[in-house]
Amino acid sequence: MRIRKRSLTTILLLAVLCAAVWTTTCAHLEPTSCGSDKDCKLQRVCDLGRCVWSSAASGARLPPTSAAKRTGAPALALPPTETEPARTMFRFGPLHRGRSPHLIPSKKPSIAWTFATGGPVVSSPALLDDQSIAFGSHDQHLYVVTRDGTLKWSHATTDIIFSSPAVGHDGTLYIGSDDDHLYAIAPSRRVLWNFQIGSCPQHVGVGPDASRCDVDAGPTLGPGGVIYTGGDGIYAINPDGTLRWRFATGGHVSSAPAVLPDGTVIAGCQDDLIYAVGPDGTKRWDFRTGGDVESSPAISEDGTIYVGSDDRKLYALAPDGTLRWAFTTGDDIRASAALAPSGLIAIGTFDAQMYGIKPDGTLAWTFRTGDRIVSSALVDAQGALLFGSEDDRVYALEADGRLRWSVELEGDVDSSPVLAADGTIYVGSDDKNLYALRVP
Ligand SMILES: [Ca+2]
Ligand SMILES: [Ca+2]
Ligand SMILES: [Ca+2]
Repeated sequence: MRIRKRSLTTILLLAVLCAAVWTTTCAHLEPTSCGSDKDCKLQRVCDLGRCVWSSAASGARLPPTSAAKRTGAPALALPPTETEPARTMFRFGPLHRGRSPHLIPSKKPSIAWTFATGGPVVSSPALLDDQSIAFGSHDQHLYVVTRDGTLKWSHATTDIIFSSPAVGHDGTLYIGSDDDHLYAIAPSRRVLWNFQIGSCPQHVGVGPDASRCDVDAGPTLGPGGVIYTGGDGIYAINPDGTLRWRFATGGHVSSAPAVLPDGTVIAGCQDDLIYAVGPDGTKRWDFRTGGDVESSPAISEDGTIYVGSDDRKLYALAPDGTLRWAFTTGDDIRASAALAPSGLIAIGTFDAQMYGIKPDGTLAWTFRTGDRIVSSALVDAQGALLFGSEDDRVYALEADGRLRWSVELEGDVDSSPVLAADGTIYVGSDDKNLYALRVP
């Protein structure tokens, strides 16, 4: 997913111009189409398929180190590298809509190649600027593989990886591990820092003491490049690897927090609660469900928060945390909802079905697979859906829920697939492989 190349001068000039007089001059510039925030330059966000300036985001406080670096710089000429949004992350943006600007192939793709690791690949891949693919494996490694399926480099952690890589504006890769650490790795492959989440007595292995501080959640990159993840609470970490704040919860936070343009964090927790935490790290509200919340929240254009729970329900909450509706499915929900531009909400559950749900909370359609669904669906530019199932298949559905095609792999597909600009699909499987699916 190559970011369109433009001259640095043009970007800087536009930034200065827009910051100074955008309300009068630049409001009509660049009606750039986008599928997620990472398609938009500078601090703009993707709203209804267009890159727009977010007043909240542009007012976001920069971390102390960034402020220090900028000492003496003209106030309006922020270096683009300090203000650009993240390039990619789990669900493709901090609002977690799961939208891709590309198109799922109309014809059934073939397996172009597989890259074998030493453990199941549950992590969802991240596409880098040079078209290489980053992902984690239960063999404890972060891998970066070329689009032809050859290894570029890998980095060893000391426990299994569920986390999906996030990529910052400067190319820094962030990934969590069950060794209770969040890692920041530069494109040069140098480890910039690692941050220990919590103070669990045992970092690696299984059991409550070893798993409470696992870094499985996201990470999610928010305004100002702040990194959000979970463990024994919700964590906000500055781009220099220092703690911004920690919010204590009553259980493990295993899914990626969603982050609003003003820095408000929405996260689910195994203490059955959905939390909203303000940019200062204090609680705004919580909402109690009837089970663990391991689904990652997704936030629509009107601010509705969609999140599933092990109580089998998909919840739609208003921005103030009040219930709009709850839709009951047949089993636990661990996947994150995909929010189509049409308003349709697509989410799979342990009852093996993908649900298409209307914004009013009524059912549009269901599609049955052969086993549990953990994978979160990607929704493409035309509303088609792409996801995996534990029946070992990757499915593509039309926007109305009819099957387009499916491809059989050799193990559960709990990883959430990603789609490159050329239509190649990358997804991991419990058979320990990363797959590239491409129409020949
Ligand atoms: Ca651990
Ligand atoms: Ca619980
Ligand atoms: Ca299976």
